[in-house]
Amino acid sequence: MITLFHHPKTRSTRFIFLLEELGVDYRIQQVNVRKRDGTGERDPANPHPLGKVPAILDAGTVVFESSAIALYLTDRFPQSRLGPTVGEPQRGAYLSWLAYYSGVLEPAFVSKFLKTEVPRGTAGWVVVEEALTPLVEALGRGPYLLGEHFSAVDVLYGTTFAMFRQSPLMEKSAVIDAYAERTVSRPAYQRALAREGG
Ligand SMILES: N[C@@H](CCC(=O)N[C@@H](CS)C(=O)NCC(=O)O)C(=O)O
Repeated sequence: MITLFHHPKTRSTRFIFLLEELGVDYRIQQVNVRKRDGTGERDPANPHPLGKVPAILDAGTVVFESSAIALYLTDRFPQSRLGPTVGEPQRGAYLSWLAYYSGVLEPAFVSKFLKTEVPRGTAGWVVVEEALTPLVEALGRGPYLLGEHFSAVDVLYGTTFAMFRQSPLMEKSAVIDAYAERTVSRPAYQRALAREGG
């Protein structure tokens, strides 16, 4: 059984969503985390090396970092069809969007939030507006990032857009709005909210 180390209303909530989509047995272990307001602290029960959430434990194997957890879970439960497996045509796109999420999109949002300039050509990521362009293009081709089928990348991107689309971090986009709505209206997302304990 998978154990998810979770704290309500954080990045770990979307892994309850993914586990619900996968339809596998899992348990949630709620842990304490450090908060921006100075409250909270690292929880010794959390195996994440920085004390962050999410992290998972699967029969002695610890996995941390959202993109790695998404890939691990969809490889571990391929019958769910929530992530193309090695040799499938969409595998390359799947890996690319997973890496892009942590390596490009999140840093772009955080840079904008912190009002930090993104140095042209050297940062490894770009400003939010540029980071969104290929995503909007991909979403213009299909309801989901990989086309017709919902996958674990949509769990990451769809929930992030649902959170930020009303904020000054993002310009309004009808394509992204509709995609965010499609993602969070899934029954598994509603079940996740009911289980997350926030
Ligand atoms: N890059 C990590 C980020 C995880 C992260 O920063 N989680 C926040 C909650 S949303 C956290 O655990 N914060 C507590 C801390 O930084 O100590 C991932 O995507 O999994």
